[in-house]
Amino acid sequence: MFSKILVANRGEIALRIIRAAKELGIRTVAVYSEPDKQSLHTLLADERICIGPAPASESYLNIPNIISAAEITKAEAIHPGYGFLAENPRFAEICEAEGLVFIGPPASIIQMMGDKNQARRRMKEAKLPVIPGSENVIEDFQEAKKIAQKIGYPIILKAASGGGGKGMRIVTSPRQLEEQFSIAQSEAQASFGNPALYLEKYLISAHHIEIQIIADNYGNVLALGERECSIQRKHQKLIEESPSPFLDEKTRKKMARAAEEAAKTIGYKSLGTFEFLVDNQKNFYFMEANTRIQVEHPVTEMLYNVDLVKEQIRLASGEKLSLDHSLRPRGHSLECRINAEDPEKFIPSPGRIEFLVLPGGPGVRVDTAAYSGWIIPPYYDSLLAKIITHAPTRQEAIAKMHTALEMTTIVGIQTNLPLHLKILSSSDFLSGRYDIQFLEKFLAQGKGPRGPKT
Ligand code: MV4
Repeated sequence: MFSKILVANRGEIALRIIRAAKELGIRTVAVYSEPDKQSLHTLLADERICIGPAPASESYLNIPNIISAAEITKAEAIHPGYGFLAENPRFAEICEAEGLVFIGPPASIIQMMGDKNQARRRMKEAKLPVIPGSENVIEDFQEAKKIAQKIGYPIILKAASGGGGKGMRIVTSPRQLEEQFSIAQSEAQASFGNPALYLEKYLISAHHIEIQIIADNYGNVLALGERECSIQRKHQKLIEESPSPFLDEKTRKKMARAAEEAAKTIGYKSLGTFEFLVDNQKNFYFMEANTRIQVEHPVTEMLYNVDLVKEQIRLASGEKLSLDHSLRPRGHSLECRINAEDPEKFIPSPGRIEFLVLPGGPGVRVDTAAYSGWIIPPYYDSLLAKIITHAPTRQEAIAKMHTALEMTTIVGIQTNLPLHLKILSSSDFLSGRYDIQFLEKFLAQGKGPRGPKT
């Protein structure tokens, strides 16, 4: 096992990793940007090194400074968290070259999964069902037109280097295609430095469901159930839960086995998430794979009573997977992402937290780096806290979440707490009948935090 690791991240996930490391008896090094001097991850690690000014490009994305910090402090491994450098294959490669263990999959796997078209092709070869679409990247709109003709409209254009919903274009007719194709190409070039596109049939009223995978360096792979992630806005997830109220036991098992087999086929290592779209006939299709620990991992931890971050560190140090297929989920778990943002305009609301009361009690978990008096810097993402509940049934987990949200007080900045309470009271959410279109429709109907429009 490592004796010291560097945490190349900030906020709640940096704190989450520091906790896991401390519990394993590992010393921790925090890296921080100038405005994060008083952030909890900086204060609670065993050592800290400033890696640059506020802009992420000069600090949390500054590879030479982070590598130097690891070398100066004699850290043996780097945990990248999520975001920032977590899915940068070059960073993983540099770590490997410098003799530092990158806590995540090998650079080659990150690279492959980062090319969404290549990932789609490889997963199809590994027997995962994929959405009907192009076999390769598409050279021009004539070719796109031919493929679209064959599979039928609507179709969706996706950037090969994209992911997470960025740079996607829905096209409903051949007439639209020529125009949308060149727009999508320029967008992909501007956002990802690569204009390459692929296309898929566009699935309407689908569910976004992901399978958690955990794999060691010796070919042992285990799926830890699913997370239902359909409640999202502009591709930012807002509420996640497990089990999915939409899946039946048979489909759940099929998805888990399929993800495990695909992970084995490609020699996956470390934690990973396979994202699927599931249509209303419960056909599931691979969309993309995330090669990092995810924001919503606590939902799985509560259900399976495991510590995924500790497991991830153990696996990176070369330990064999200690979990097996006898592991069973228990009850129901729900996560609400509390963002520091204007609840109506969805723009960030940084500033000083004047007063903070967080919820607690049995089955309530809060992952946050916030404290009374902390000044939220305006430079990074707006995720402030994750409230996670766990109870024997879905209904009880929701009731617990409702109470937890009501007992949360955050003064000084705006948050999306009121929106969460509205969603949790809606009949569609309570009945478990929601898909990826739900939140957009819910907000359009004026059911946002301020109630019906008058
Ligand atoms: C799709 C899709 C429907 N059909 N692909 C969004 C995130 C990224 N991982 C892929 N995403 C989607 N891909 C096909 N072929 C629907 C989504 C999608 C979505 C689309 C519009 C509005 C909200 C959405 C939420 C989740 C997924």
